[in-house]
Amino acid sequence: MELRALIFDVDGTLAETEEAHRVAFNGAFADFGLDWHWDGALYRKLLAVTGGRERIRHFLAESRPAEAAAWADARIAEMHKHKTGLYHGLVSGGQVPLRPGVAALIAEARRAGLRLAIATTTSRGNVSALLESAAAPDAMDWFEAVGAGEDAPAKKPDPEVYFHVLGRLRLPPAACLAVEDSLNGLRAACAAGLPTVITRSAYVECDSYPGALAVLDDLQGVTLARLAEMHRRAQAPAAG
Ligand code: XBP
Ligand code: MG
Repeated sequence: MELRALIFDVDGTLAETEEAHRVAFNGAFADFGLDWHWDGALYRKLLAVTGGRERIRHFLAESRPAEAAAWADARIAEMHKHKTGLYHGLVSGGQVPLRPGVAALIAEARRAGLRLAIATTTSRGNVSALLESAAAPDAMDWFEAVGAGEDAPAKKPDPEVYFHVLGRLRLPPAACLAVEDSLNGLRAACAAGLPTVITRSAYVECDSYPGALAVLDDLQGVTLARLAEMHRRAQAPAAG
């Protein structure tokens, strides 16, 4: 089946956003009068849990078990909303660029008439804040379908967000290619039946990505022709 659409993850794939997320989480903790601090090593581990609210809940259960029960979901949501505001400030200030090769690949795909979509765990507002600053003011319009945290309450590795995007595109998974950076993202995409390419990212430490078509350091120099060839081989592995 011919390649018709590229579906991009956002955090770690389009841009190295996780450091900005980490700084924003710590800012929110401080603004809420908490002595919590997520350093880089801890955050790397916490990234095993996707979704900011879910990550805070997980941190409480693991590191502050005596306090966990007193934290209502609404209070976590309020703190996470504050974190989102701080994150917007960081990405809107232009501190987080697109990763190497991303802009060129998206531009080539648009010229070629390939359909583009996004499947992310973070919120739609976070995606637009990033793209408007790092790509172009109208960059959200380049993506025919944007599946975000609001659209899929079951976060990756659950495939819900990918099923949502495939439904919006009205395409079978075999006509698409997903680009991901994390194991949770890969699992989500594979569970939706999507051929998936990995671009390794700064915060994800992983030795193997089972089921990935390819594991790349980044998208620098990766052309549409190369992705289409990977996709073609995934369709007919026996033919080589
Ligand atoms: C991204 C996430 C998100 C971000 C923070 O995972 O897990 O939770 O870390 O964003 P993926 P929010 O790249 O696999 O989609 O705080 O808005 O959840
Ligand atoms: Mg990611």
